[in-house]
Amino acid sequence: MPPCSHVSPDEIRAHFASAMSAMYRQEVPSYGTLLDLVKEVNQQTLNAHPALKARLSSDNTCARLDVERHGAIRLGTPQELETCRRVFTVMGMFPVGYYDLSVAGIPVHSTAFRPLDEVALSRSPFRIFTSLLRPELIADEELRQTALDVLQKRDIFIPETKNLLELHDRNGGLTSAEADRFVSTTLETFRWHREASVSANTYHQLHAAHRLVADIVCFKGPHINHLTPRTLDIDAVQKQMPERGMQAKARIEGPPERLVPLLLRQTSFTALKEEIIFANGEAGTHTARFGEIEQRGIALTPKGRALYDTLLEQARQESTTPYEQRLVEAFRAFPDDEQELRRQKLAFFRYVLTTQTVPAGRSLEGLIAEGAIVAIPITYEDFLPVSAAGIFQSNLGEHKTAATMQAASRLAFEKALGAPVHDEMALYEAMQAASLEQLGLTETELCN
Ligand code: OOG
Ligand code: NI
Repeated sequence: MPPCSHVSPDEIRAHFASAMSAMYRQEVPSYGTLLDLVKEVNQQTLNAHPALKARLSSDNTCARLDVERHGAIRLGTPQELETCRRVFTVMGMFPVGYYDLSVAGIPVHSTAFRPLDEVALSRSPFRIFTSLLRPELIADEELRQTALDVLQKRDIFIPETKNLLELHDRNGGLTSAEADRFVSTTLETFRWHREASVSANTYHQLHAAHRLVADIVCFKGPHINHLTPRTLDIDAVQKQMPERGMQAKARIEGPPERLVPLLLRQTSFTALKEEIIFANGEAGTHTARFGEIEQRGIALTPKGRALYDTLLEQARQESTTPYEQRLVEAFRAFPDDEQELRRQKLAFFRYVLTTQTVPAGRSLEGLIAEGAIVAIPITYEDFLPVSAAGIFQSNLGEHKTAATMQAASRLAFEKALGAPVHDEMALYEAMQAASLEQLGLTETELCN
């Protein structure tokens, strides 16, 4: 079959993301309300800030905002993770980063499947944060075995998805009709099912081990547990949520509000208490699915990330000053000016020529000072789940489990995945370097 009859992975991903969003909107009505609110706030923010609007239009961010989402799923076995990797490959999503959530007392480790390059990200910026259960962190041996037995019996993909996957791998792509079937059959894997696959008794035991263990083990498949739109002003959305009947967490996680937004800020709310039916016929409820919003900022270099981690840790130290204030105070040590972030190599930038040709004989700094080249912040495309979860746990003062859990094994995760995860820092570094290369400049010409 000639490859030209194949649909591009970007197109399949865009189609899947929109189908997923439609499904979640139906399953979780407050998600729809949230989308409407985020859209309004984004529009207001752009109208109020013409310079921001001009910049976001120039790099295609405006166009991608309306459809930009990330979702999250939790898987039970290495086989499920491996098949998910193959499924997401069809959609042009690849594992980026390794996150050890056990340090926050959560018995999983994770990666984020996402498009890798700027072109693909601008076509469809869809990501799925994907976690894998670490059964060895279920302390009770008998319960651990029960969990493994239950998981061993399920198959989260319907046969047609697996057939299409084989076909894809054999032919190197999918035709339009095959891609349509692939999207609709794959969607089934992430649908919510109210029938639990275990008895009420087993559910409660697993829930007592950790509520995420129950969520992962007790159902037919890895239901999508949230789908998050991206806002340009998370403080404004947070403020308006109660008026629309959504009660967000009191605190926005991540860095404080800044002139130059850093990394990622997020806030969430419990969306649903869902009615379920246990395998023994008993009725019950399950709370797993939630609503979340995020605001994305600039990607930090390893040096910038180290400073970020230090300041966040500083802010977390208990004191009589309220947390928000401690956070703002700690982050005074982080430059809040694009030029300064760039000069100190704390963040990544894309270099764009504003003239026809690069004027000869000038340094990069000279060209920037003249306005011949502009440095545009590279957006952080990844996650900060550990710091979010960490704050959550310490707030509640619950679980001393973090210290007792053994360190996660990245190698074991990659073995289960069947591939290494991409290094997110290397991806940002490559984006920055490619933009310089296009101008005939090299990284060494960046200021020191
Ligand atoms: C992990 C969620 C991680 C985020 O935005 O940091 C995530 C989970 O609850 O499954 O989505
Ligand atoms: Ni999330």
